[in-house]
Amino acid sequence: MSLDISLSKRDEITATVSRSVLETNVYDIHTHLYDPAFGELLLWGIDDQLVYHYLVAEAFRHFEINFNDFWKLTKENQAQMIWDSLFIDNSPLSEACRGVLTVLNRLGLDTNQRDLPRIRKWFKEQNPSEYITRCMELAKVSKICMTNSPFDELETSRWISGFERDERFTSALRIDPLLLEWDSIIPQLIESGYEVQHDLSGKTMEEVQRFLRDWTDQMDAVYVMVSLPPTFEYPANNQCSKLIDEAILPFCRESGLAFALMIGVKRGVNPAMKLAGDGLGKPSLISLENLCSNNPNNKFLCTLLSKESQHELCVVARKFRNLHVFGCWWFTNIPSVIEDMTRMRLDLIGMSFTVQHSDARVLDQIIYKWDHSRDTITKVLTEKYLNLAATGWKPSKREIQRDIDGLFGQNFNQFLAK
Ligand code: FIX
Ligand code: ZN
Repeated sequence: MSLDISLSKRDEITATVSRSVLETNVYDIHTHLYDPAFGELLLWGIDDQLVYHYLVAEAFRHFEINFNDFWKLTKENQAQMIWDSLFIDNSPLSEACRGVLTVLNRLGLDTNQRDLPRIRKWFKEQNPSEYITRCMELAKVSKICMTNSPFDELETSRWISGFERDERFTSALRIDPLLLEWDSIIPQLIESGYEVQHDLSGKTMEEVQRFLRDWTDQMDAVYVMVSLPPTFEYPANNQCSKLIDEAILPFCRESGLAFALMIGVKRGVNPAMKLAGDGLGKPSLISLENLCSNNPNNKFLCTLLSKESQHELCVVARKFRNLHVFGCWWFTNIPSVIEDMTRMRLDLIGMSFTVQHSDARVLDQIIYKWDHSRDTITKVLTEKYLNLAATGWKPSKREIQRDIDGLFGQNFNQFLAK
């Protein structure tokens, strides 16, 4: 392939792609971060980075402490144990460990000192509001989409009392309990004035739509989202499927909002590990095909947790233009898998997807998640544009920039605007 391109053209393409990937601002379309008005719900700093559930899961493999005893410790003590075990007693080679070090390094701290008290001191000196801007600038993230639950009282009280929105933060309406724990959320819906019934009879479906409308308005949500187990079936003779058909999808059609499905999570495989105890499974994508084909006037966003499902997802996306594929979710957000998935997506669905989201739970993580992803995306895109050049088709700088803008948020915006 490379024999057909002059060395100078090769260098030019390589430099253009890497500059463009490194410098283009992204819209981070799925995170667990909050508008600064939510105060302490927006996590940041070294201790929150160290107690991230990705690291907790890795550290428990070394610890002998009983799970409950670990949870009783203060955040600082948990962080210290994780630091000692994953960074000092072993080399921090895993993706999540390297992430912490990338963050520190990009913030200008000397990682080689291995000095946690000093790192803590540095974070204590930061001004939170300037720090948010600094992280977003370092990560080149221009917009962050939050995950907002109308079932989480910590959040709802703030939405209801009202606040001035930070324009950099958009909202996605997260509805897992509505579809997966209907019986347990009924009291909350009734108490909030919605006339719903356990057996979904009467005005229930209209009322669920009213609930979705009220919260979409309250949050100014840009899409509706749910995470689903690998056993998810659609259509099916169950509450979840009925709610999707008679409340969620009609509401999404009426409001023009996309419905995002994050499929494949097995919650609580080891419940004693809390957030770190979730696992994954391989779903059947027949349900996704059915959703897309039975509901052509709905828009669906989808990301899947199992590496093995990614090829099938691309093929489904080739059949349904009302489906937009996004991101490398959670266990797939590691360089080797991002590389495979990005290459496969480019091969099968061209430029019509969103290449990544961070899923950051701690603000600082946007720095490493995007740095690391940009490295891999540069590698794959460079290979692809060089392949293209070898055919005689010379991609211009403007075309490359257009494509990268698309992968980093424009394709998503266009899909939502359709
Ligand atoms: O369901 C989700 O949105 C997941 O991303 C989270 O539940 C998960 O805990 C996570 O943080 C993955 O990155
Ligand atoms: Zn998430």
